[in-house]
Amino acid sequence: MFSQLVTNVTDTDSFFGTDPNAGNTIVGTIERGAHISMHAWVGNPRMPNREDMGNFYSAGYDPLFYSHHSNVDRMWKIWKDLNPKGHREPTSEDWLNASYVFYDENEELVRVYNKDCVDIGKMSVGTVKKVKDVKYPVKLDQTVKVLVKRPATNRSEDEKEKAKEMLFLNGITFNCEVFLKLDVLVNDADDGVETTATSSEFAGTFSQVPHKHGDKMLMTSGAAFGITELLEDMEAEGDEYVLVTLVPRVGTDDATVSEIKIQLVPVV
Ligand SMILES: [Cu+2]
Repeated sequence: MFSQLVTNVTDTDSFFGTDPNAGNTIVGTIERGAHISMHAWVGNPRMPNREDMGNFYSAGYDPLFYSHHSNVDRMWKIWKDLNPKGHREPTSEDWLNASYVFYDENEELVRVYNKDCVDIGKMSVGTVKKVKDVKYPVKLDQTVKVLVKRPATNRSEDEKEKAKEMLFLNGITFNCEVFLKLDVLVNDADDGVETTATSSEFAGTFSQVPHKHGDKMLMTSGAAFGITELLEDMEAEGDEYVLVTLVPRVGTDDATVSEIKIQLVPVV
């Protein structure tokens, strides 16, 4: 993968492919390599046409298609962030103005243009409760982003061995009758509030198997996530604040969190 997508690919034509209208078409490595192999691998070789992912006309019927192609977009973004010498953004008007229609999450038909997909920063969707509006207890009916102050910065190896840095979600209150899942991401606060697929680090998940009683019943719990190594990976150890993003996945309509904080916990 590394030679196919990084070391052997230093310009846009070999990574992304050339404009089909320009003649002498080159298919980019991102398409002809990792992308196609996933289609073939997930498709069903026992069927004559290798449905669903294994054939162009049926691939979109497999839900995995959307995860797979989101990952292809993500790999494109990661490659661009490596600043390869020969990288340039697409300029062909034909390519930029090519468009497709999809149904959005509200079952409304929307048209999406290639030009809207070049900058991944424009691609965040849905409503987001912004940092300054967060009041506790905060409702988890939408994505919540909050700047959380750290108790210390630039800790030495010795200090890290004596105490671990933990992110706490206290007082998570939810309907215990439903399956609930909430993902927790941490971002470098210096990167701004707009998080992207490649700027977030996954801290962990809070989920709950339903307790069926017949009546809606609220339950309160909490969660803690170790973030020492995660902040090292993000090179954010000098930051006074980190941006914590709570992403409700399912069953969180009635859920709230009463406190989000970071503390040092002694290693015993
Ligand atoms: Cu594909």
